[in-house]
Amino acid sequence: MPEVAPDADPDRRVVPVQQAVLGKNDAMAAALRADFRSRGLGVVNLLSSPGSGKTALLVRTLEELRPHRRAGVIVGDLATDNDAVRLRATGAPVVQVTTGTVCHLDAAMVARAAAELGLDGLDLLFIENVGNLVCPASYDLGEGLRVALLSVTEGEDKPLKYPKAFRTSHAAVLTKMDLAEAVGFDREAAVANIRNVAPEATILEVSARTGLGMAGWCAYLASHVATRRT
Ligand SMILES: Nc1nc2c(ncn2[C@@H]2O[C@H](COP(=O)(O)OP(=O)(O)OP(=O)(O)O)[C@@H](O)[C@H]2O)c(=O)[nH]1
Ligand SMILES: [Mg+2]
Repeated sequence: MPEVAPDADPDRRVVPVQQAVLGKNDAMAAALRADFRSRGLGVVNLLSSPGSGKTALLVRTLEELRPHRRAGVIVGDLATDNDAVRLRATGAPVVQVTTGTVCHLDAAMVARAAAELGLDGLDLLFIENVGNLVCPASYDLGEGLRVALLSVTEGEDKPLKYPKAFRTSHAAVLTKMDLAEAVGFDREAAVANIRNVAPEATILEVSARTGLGMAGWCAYLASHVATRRT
């Protein structure tokens, strides 16, 4: 027996199911957010397309923050623990979530990973989402800061093509700025496209390779942590 009658309009069933899944996720994310707030923990959810530099930025960030702040990482990928290995080399505690076929992290995955990581004593928790500019945008993870990355190699129009990732983010970070000239990156166009979909977002420019912009990025993170302590 098929679950859906062959002549049924599939959209009439899919939409309520998606709404129910997202509603459940939102409820769990709200509980996580309350827990993170009660701990005074800054939680940062990093979203971007595959290979745009999330792990490289985090490795450099963890190295720069290390003397001042204790940070942990939850990292999501469909397969492998490659990113966890790179991140652990900084000395930070890291939990890798392998999602199999699922293209995003959800609040339940973060709750389990956070319990495994242990949050006591941390100032900051970074969540590196699965590389994907679509699905992660719909899943609240209880974060205090959502950050969308756009690398100079992927095209200035991506904020217009994938608006939700940028619209729901507090900050947009232009990555791999050391390659900007070589690839003919049009900075003004990229900034205008981000502004078009996310007028209020903070826009930062970094290179995890050269360290350009890392001081500003770390100051931005520090100011977020300060808001968690009030
Ligand atoms: N030149 C240059 N290369 C970079 C920079 N940041 C990252 N890369 C390179 O870009 C590639 C992808 O970087 P990752 O940090 O793995 O990207 P990611 O977003 O974590 O990728 P996924 O986790 O697979 O989605 C690697 O070869 C990095 O060395 C940068 O600032 N400058
Ligand atoms: Mg990565």
